[in-house]
Amino acid sequence: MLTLFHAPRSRSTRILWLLEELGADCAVRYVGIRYLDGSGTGPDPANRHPDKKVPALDHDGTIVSESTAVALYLCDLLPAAGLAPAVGDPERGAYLTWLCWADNELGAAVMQRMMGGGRDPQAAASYDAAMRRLTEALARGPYLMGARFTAVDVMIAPFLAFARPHLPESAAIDGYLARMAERPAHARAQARDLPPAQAA
Ligand SMILES: N[C@@H](CCC(=O)N[C@@H](CS)C(=O)NCC(=O)O)C(=O)O
Repeated sequence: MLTLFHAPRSRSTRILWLLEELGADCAVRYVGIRYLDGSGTGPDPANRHPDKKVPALDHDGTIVSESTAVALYLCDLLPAAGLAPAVGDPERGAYLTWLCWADNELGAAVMQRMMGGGRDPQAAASYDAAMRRLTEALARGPYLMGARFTAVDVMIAPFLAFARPHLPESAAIDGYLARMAERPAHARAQARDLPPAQAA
């Protein structure tokens, strides 16, 4: 049995979307967390994440935390959905690279800029490098790995949407985000991204 420990409007929202794309049968356990703006309640004793953060996945008692690990785990568990090149597929290396790049490079560089670190030359170089990689990939498109929609899109598009005001003007980024938001699984995940009392 799969259970996702989830809080709305957080890093685990992209895991909700991933579950929908995978067609996974997964219970969602809503837990309280303390948000960066000071709202919310946490730590929640019901949360099985070792640091009481989200996301955390419970698979028959095995706990997986860290968003990238959760995404890898789910895609490998449910390969029929085709969201991940398998081990041995020539695209597997690029897939792993993109997944790790998402938070380690893109997320770090953009968050540093959002927090006002843009004047530091090293931070500016990291931001420029991340934007270059992103725009080159989107110029090939339609997905970050080219013709194939993968978990990479699920992990990166929501961050781009969140950070959009801090990214360059770009019809390619806007078009990409619009295409991602049109996916039926994305809409289903948005509808689930509410505390149960507010869900329809
Ligand atoms: N590196 C972790 C970060 C998880 C994380 O910081 N999640 C936030 C929500 S976006 C959280 O649970 N914050 C609550 C807290 O820090 O107590 C991941 O990517 O899964």
